Amino acid sequence: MKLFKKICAGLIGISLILAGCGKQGNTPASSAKTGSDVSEAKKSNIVVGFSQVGSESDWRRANTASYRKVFTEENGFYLVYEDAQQKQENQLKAVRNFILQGVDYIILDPIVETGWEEVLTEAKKAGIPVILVDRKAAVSEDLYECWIGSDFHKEGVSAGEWLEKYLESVGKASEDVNIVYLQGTPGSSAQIGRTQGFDEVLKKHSNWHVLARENADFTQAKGKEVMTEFLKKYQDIDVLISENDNMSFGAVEAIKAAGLTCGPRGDISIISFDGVLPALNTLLYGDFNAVFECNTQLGPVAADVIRKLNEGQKVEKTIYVEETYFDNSMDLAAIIQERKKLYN
Ligand code: GYE
Repeated sequence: MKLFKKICAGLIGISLILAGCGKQGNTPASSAKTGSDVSEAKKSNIVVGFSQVGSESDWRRANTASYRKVFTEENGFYLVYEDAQQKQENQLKAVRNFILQGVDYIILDPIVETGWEEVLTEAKKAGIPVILVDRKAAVSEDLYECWIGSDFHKEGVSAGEWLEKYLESVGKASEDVNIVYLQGTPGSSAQIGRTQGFDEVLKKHSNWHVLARENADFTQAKGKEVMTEFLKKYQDIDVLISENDNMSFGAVEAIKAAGLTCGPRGDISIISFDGVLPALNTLLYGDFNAVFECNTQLGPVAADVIRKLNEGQKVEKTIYVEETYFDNSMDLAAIIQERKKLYN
């Protein structure tokens, strides 16, 4: 399959800049508190310990901001925030600290699905309710109150179906299609769901060939590194599937450094996940073909759940948040204006 090869140099320059500065605010690694800080805070607030995965991506930073915005003293909360810097051992430590400090609730975004049974049993024994967010933990249901997040599997299926329709629309449905695939952190729900979802569509198409599939840990630097290797090995890549926007930004850098182009008018089509603001700009300027949204705004949903639990109300065990997708057939400028409000 050969896609249109025209480039608009000006637009590419702008989108590179946008891709490169995909930052939506920095967050301190931790807001460690002592047990006495916590018992003082408990007199007038609901104390919430939040173990976040890290700050590896724009999605993550926007996600953290959504918690910080709502878990304020003004709203009756006291937040103890811990950034695990993408290490499960740090999350285990953080949760054990929350238990020692005697927080009222624990919010945990588990980096991978396995390895949580023991620490969550400890939280249960201490009588501290746990809310799982974003990624899932493979534990029995009595170890947490509820899980809030995205349907990653559906995101993967939708991405595959989008590619199906796109190939039909450009008259390439029955041609050979060479795909390379950047994966997120192995064993994380986002990786598992998106990979499995996409693969369901992939196996219906014997002319879709996955040349390579590798982990790039959801980061821009790794995305660039792994894509650079793919480009050295394979001369005829038609499509890149990349499990988050930051890896896609890195891949765009690699593609351009190799003298190639991407997006609907380029050599390589790019399908990305997350839909953070810089990704929508990259889509608008023509370097991505489609982006499957993953809702970052979990903070307010978690706050609502905790308020309900605190009043003795029941909550749903599984709470999916809404999400959509974006491509060039849409009024992206208007969508970007709307989305900007989310991040202010
Ligand atoms: O896609 C990625 C982040 O778990 C949904 O983690 C999240 C993923 C998101 O680092 O950008």
